[in-house]
Amino acid sequence: MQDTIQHNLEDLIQASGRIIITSHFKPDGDAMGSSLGLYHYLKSAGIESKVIVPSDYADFLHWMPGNNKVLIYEEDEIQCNIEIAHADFIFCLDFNALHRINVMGEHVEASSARCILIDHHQDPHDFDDERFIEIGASSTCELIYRYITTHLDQSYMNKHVGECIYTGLITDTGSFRFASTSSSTLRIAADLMDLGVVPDAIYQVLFDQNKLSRLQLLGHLLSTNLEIIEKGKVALGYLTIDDIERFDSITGDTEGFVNYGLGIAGVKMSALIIDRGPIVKMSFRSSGEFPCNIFSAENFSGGGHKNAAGGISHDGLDDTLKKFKEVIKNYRDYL
Ligand SMILES: [Mn+2]
Repeated sequence: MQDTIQHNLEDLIQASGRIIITSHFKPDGDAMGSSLGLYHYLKSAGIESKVIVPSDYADFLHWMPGNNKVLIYEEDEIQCNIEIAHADFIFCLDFNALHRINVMGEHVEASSARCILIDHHQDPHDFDDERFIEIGASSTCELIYRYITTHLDQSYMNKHVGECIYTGLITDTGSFRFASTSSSTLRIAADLMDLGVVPDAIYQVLFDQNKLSRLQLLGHLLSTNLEIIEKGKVALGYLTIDDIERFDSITGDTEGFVNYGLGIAGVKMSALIIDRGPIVKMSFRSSGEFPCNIFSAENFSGGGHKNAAGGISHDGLDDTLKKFKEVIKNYRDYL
């Protein structure tokens, strides 16, 4: 744990109206959950803040309380830049390098605000003024909960805060099944239930909201575009631009697809490679010792955690698939 937090609730009360909360490009459940969780906590304590995220995010997160107050940087750059320039505090959640928020990062860097980094990813860059970091923690939402209980005043927690934080806990842990789930994660989940969070209701609004076309895209991936290589230990799936268009895929539709490979008996590492036009985007998941983050950093300009990482390639889909099949051989010791 790296904890260099110096401010307290009184400082945040003084800064009310000049507090920005931001998270990474294409924010996921943990990014939106931690951002809106903190937003609702501050609101409950009488403190005004604004959530600004670099880009839009998946529809299945739009039910979250406070969703209609979120500013999307790409859609309102001028207004967002004014907010950032006048901020006293900028909370950077669920990312640890300014390039993860694209051009918005330049404005955050130029701002005189105190930058508070709360995150669980490896290799944090040094752009913050204060940090609350635990690499390998289940989620940023878990850290937001611990930041509030350690440094602020727990009594301002309420059901809205709980619902947002619970969302990050379950989306980042695959509903409490990944190795990053700790006893602390489960204790926090229990505390959130005591605040009024109803787990099956949250599960339903998050995961039982598929469009038929999304499940058909998944069906297509599993039936046609999935290969098992390396003696049954690696699942390699891909989606072409044509697949994405044919099934009307939109932001967030492919989230979680990579996990299906890991569900196959004997598979230790699963990869999903998606052609997104000029860039090929890759997701890696593993169980056990396979270091997805190292594999990705060494071959596909990416990073992340040991059991979950992302990467990119500019070589086109076919060559990227070929390269994957070649380089995976160098990691057989981990399989
Ligand atoms: Mn996260």
